[in-house]
Amino acid sequence: MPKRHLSQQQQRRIRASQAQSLRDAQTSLDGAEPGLVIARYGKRALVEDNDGERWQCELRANIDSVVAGDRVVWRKSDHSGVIEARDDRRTVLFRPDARGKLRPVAANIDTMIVVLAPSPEPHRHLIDRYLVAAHHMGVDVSLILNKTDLLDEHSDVPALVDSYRQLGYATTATNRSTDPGASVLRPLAHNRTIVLVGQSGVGKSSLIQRLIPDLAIRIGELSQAIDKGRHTTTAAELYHLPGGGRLIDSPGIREFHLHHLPAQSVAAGFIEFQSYLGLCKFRDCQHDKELGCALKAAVDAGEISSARFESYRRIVDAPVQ
Ligand SMILES: Nc1nc2c(ncn2[C@@H]2O[C@H](COP(=O)(O)OP(=O)(O)OP(=O)(O)O)[C@@H](O)[C@H]2O)c(=O)[nH]1
Ligand SMILES: [Mg+2]
Ligand SMILES: [Zn+2]
Repeated sequence: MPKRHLSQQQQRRIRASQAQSLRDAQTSLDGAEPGLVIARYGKRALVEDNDGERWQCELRANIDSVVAGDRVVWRKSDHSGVIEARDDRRTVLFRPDARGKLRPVAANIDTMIVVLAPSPEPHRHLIDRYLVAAHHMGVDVSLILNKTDLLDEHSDVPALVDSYRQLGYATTATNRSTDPGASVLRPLAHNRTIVLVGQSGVGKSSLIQRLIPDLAIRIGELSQAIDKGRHTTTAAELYHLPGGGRLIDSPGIREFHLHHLPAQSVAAGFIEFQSYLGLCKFRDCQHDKELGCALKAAVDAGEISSARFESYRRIVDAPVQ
């Protein structure tokens, strides 16, 4: 009989299934059980068990971090619980904290939705950063223009959204008066885990509230004086949709750097750049001052928008904090 060679993939699968059976055995033996992290608050996390019950849990010291969407193994102790281990993440969204240190925000995401609104005024560079991050994470991404009731005929926000539609991103528009149930979001959420991201005050929490009216989610009033929403959502939190699927609400931000990504990865996240990358005269072209840069030629020819190219430059030129 010919000797059977297992492919690397087969070997990996066998190892994974052995690890899983080991985990299952341990779980049934010593009372630890699987759980889903709903939210992380400081040193504690809210964990949902398989029956949908929620438990405040401490973290074992050896666990580096858990965030909304993480799968964990935990154990009950009196009225609370202890998280023993965290499963590997399929995907994870990172972003910098106030000191510029990268922190995970949400895990095991399938789709990122970038929410924007006429007010607070959208910033293209922030949208582009989210799109690059989604590309790098390997998750689907789409844009939702919320609060369309606030649009007037002079607004350039619809054109901004349309420019992303032309690049191939799925875009939709909604507001609470004409679409009170946020039905635009429903098909996107079908049996998937979605994270809502975007500036503070664009209405991420309100969108979730519209989808799940039974919940009481804290919604912030937009401060008229400074035109910047108050940071009402302070920690990412996971919500189950009645028809299946999960939504993770995330706190709004004003800045989002991508210092952890090399310039090539940033360029790859600008989807319309892809057909030009590799065509520059110099193989190590930085797409800056070099002669024969295919990207810059495409900008000059109007094939790539100069706003997007500037956005790219701004990301890769950003000083590291
Ligand atoms: N005019 C109008 N206002 C809306 C709409 N949806 C939400 N808002 C208002 O927008 C403000 C901000 O809403 P939030 O849902 O708290 O915004 P957020 O994106 O969750 O903000 P952070 O949690 O700070 O990131 C609130 O005052 C909402 O009432 C809408 O469709 N139209
Ligand atoms: Mg919020
Ligand atoms: Zn170049």
